[in-house]
Amino acid sequence: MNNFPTNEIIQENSCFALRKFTETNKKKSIQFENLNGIDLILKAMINFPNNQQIQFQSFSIFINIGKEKENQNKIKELFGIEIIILSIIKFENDKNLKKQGFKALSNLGLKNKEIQNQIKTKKEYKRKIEEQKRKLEEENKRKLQIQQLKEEYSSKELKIKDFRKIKYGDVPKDSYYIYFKIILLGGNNSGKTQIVNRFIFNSFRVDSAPTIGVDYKEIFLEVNGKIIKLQIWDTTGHERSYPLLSAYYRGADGVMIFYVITNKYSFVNRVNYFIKDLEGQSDENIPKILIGNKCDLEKEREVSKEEAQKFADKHGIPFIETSAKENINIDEAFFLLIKTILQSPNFYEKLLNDKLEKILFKK
Ligand SMILES: Nc1nc2c(ncn2[C@@H]2O[C@H](COP(=O)(O)OP(=O)(O)O)[C@@H](O)[C@H]2O)c(=O)[nH]1
Ligand SMILES: [Mg+2]
Repeated sequence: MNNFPTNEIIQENSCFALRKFTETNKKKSIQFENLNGIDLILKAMINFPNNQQIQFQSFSIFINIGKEKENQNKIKELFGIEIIILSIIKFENDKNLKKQGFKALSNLGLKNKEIQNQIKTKKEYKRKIEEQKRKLEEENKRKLQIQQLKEEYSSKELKIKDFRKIKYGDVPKDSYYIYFKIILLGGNNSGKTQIVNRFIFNSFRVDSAPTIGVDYKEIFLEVNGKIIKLQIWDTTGHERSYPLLSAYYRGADGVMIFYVITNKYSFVNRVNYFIKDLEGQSDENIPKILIGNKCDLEKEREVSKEEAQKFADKHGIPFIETSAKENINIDEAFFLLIKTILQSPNFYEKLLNDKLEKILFKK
């Protein structure tokens, strides 16, 4: 035992033998002390904290040798008290061991109340450590889940040909899908409603009625073999309603900001307003794209492509020109937004955080 063998059985038997040895008489207990026994017992306890037998035998030894003042101090010095307390906590349900432990501690000069207090403090500390460990594990697990979702949804390079519209009835039964809440913002008459019409129904109206409040439409898409549901919130362009729109930003996964290429005001004034409003109203950076609509009206153009591109680059927003009338870049615009959402760092966190149950559901 002097070289401290790492064999558990040997330790167990040695502790048993030492216990018998110290039990027989006081003189032997002093001899034992001369063999540097206290140190070895503590080592055995530390090295085999899960061995109930070793702990038990060691307590008994401490009861026997702890009667000497000198030994008491030595055991205390070598952290014996702490080890005994930890062991009592570990084998809480073993009444006999607990009794032995208390007795050993009382031989070391501790009062019952003191022992109980120490047990309480240690338990609290242990609970806190375990709580921290659990939190860390949970966080790591979540990080891994986010990473997996990210890989699942954005690993493959997205191509427009992998993107198709599907009818509600064609969504396979029992399939899981995620939804994207997207908001269309922009000045009056910028063509938001007609873009949605073109995208979903492939139709276009010259006499489009102004949207009152907010229109809601939804469509299922297949992107990279995965089904997603686009929830499209088409807002009114009336300026006096703008302050109400921010209520729709909450929980939005993506935003399309519109202007008309033939209307400088819609670009300079309206686009800026919405970008600022989005920044001011929501703490997270909602993925957004800039859309210059009515690109069929080239002759009346007031906003050049270069100017808009420069502005978009400055704000780090993807940009595309469209025509709802001539069906130019309509699918591409929605595809661009989806791509932007799938590449945004916060999206996957959001998937897990606040919407997991809402978004991954069975039809
Ligand atoms: N020339 C042209 N007109 C468009 C286009 N998109 C929409 N419009 C017209 O612009 C007007 C306003 O369209 P609407 O979709 O109601 O705009 P909203 O107020 O932004 O929803 C309507 O008369 C549409 O027919 C387009 O791409 N080209
Ligand atoms: Mg409208």
